Amino acid sequence: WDKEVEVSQRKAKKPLKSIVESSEHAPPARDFIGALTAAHRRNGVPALIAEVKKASPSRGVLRENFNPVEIAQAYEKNGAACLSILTDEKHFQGSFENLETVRNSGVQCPLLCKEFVIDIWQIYYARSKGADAILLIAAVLPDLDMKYMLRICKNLGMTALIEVHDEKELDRVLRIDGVELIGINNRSLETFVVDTSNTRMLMEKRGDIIKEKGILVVGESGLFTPDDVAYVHSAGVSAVLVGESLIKEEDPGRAIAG
Ligand code: IGP
Repeated sequence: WDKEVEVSQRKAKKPLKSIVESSEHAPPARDFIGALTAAHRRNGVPALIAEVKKASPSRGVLRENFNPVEIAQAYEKNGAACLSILTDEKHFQGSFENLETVRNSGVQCPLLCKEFVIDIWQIYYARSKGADAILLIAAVLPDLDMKYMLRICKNLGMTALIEVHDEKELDRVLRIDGVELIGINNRSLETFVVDTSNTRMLMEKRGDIIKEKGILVVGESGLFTPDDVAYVHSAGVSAVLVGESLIKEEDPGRAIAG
């Protein structure tokens, strides 16, 4: 418990115990899945998780005048059901500070912490900064870690968005008890190649089990046009995660309407 842990890439050292304690003092987590389900029902189109990200490893800097609070408020005003905030510094120029300032800015949408989680402290830290949900990537985490982290999320009242890219990862995740929300990433984290038919292909193969288990699916990455969204919707997703195509617009909020 008194092990010193590195807080993100910022080299600030804090004992795990104090991170856990601050997570316990955070206001309760908001209902991420509830917000997605309600928006999907209300609008008949996939609920939008709009992503606040400054840069990406495949595209470099996406937005020069990057103000996370302004962007988050514009997304919310224009109908995003939830927001995804990049906290990874190394590849996305994000920060936990961005997560915290958005949470304290009056934005009501549930927030997903977008971080490469490899250690449990990141989950507690995200909660302490106001995250309602966190990304767990199947390609990064062995099953045992995934199960353990899923339990920690539940105990904290948080939602875990479990990300898969291929059939093998999806099958692994479908064997884990308690999974409620799966993201199908259309982008390979290895090659960065994007193929929106990935969502359709995996839904065709495993849609039945997913439905039977009552799991909600998010179509992730490479969605640029209403046709792209309609395409993954017809594959059976209830929500979409969109970053680049919104963040690059001069007015990222109004881009939602288009
Ligand atoms: C958003 P896009 O192509 O709309 O910007 O994609 C989101 O899916 C993408 O940022 C993402 C991601 C991730 C980022 C999906 N999975 C894992 C970092 C880590």
